[in-house]
Amino acid sequence: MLKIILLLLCPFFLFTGSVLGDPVGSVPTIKDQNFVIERYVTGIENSPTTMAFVGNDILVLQKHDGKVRLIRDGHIDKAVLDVSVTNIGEQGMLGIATVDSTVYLYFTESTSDGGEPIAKRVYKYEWNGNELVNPVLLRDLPQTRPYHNGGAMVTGLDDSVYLILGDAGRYGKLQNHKTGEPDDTSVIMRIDKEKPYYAMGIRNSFGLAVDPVTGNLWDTENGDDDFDEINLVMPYFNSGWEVIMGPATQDEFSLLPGYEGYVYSDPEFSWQKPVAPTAITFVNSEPLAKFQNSVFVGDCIYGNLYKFALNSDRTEFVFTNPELQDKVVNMDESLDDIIFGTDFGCITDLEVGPDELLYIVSLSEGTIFRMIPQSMATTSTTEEDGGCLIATATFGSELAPQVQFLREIRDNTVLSTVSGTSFMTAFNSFYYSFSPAVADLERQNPMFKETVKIVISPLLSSLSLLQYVDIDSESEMLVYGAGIILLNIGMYFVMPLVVISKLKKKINKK
Ligand SMILES: [Ca+2]
Ligand SMILES: [Ca+2]
Ligand SMILES: [Ca+2]
Ligand SMILES: [Ca+2]
Repeated sequence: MLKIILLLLCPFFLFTGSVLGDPVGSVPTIKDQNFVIERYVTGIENSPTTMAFVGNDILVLQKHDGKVRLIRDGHIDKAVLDVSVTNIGEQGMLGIATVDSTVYLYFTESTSDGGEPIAKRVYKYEWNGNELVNPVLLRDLPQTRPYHNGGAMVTGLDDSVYLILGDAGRYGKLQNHKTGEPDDTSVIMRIDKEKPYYAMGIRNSFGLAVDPVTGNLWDTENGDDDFDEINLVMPYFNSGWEVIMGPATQDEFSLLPGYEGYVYSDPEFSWQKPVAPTAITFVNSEPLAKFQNSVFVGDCIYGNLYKFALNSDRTEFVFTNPELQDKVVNMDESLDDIIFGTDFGCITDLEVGPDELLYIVSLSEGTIFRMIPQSMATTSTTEEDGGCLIATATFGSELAPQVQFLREIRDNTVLSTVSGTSFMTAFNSFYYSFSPAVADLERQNPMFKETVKIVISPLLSSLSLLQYVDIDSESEMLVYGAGIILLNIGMYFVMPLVVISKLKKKINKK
């Protein structure tokens, strides 16, 4: 009898398959089979730009509303700071760096969110474990424009904090013109020291990194119509803008007036066709040991994560592809050799966490991804209590019979077959996108909890059908699994629709 019900429901299942598919968007892929990408936190609002760790917590900046959002235990928490920012174009909440519990922030300050800009400002705050307090204004940089405000910050091995700034539409000596006084544009500056600038001649940038082995500074730079760059930035570096972008030709180099004391050098890598490179990071941790001589770079246009191999003294990249020996991926050349991952959306930050894993912020996805070893991904779906967060909150305890029942179904019936396991893996990524929020709300609101209890009771009854059938083959698991899903679609979506349409008919007849 049950099989007949399941078969009757099957065409409906096929019909709704496309509607139900992939509710949280696609998960990025990487080329290394030993690692997988997980959606660590989703639903970050107002365009997340950069992030930093303070202890085990993440502080992530929301570009448009000037908020600093706390991410704790993998969940979105409250805003721990809310300032007013102008947010047109490349303005907003842009840069963060930490030295222990001191947090440095860079943003385009305004009198109200979305209002007229006052200045580009750097503040120092203290993190008290709960909020950002005791602001001190460190830098007041007047040249605010919708574009080329830079924003990446990084902390050096000596705890110096570096900030990179774009040209903000200025054309002076810092942009390699013969005239025009220095005005804090197109430079890398140290927050804790007055001038000299660390570097100059930079068009615009969203990426700074410090090599944990050498202490050397590296940046990414955005070209105009061509030649985005990655640079090794030694002290007194002149990147060449706005005479040179990408490797210099003889003619360009002869036209460079230069800036006293600063030395031009070519980028270590250039994309002739723009990709808008953003974050750059080195990884120096046990789980990522195989990448200890690599540099990761994200982009904003294609959603790519790139990986470059360092030479032995970590001052250049090495390439196996002859086309890249010139340190340029030219217009007609393939990105394949440097692409490590795809489909990240607009990457805005890369960071290695206290858990020694790589975190990837995507502005367009409102998501922080995490790259985890494959072994960790397998254990997290079977050993952790996947599938029981809502039930635990509803019935008060993990030991409640309803929760135990769900866990038994999952482990003994569903996970005992391959298709069941892959179903749970897919289900978990969907489930964890909303279940922590539902569980939190249940704990705060008893009325909501009672409502959830009533709503999921039919689900539990339908699952209990699985107890009365013997599932010992893959095909049976698929049939019963599909049946249970359909039964629930019927109960939660079709029944209310039928009731509503009948009510409508009744009303229309009157
Ligand atoms: Ca960062
Ligand atoms: Ca605000
Ligand atoms: Ca350059
Ligand atoms: Ca080339």
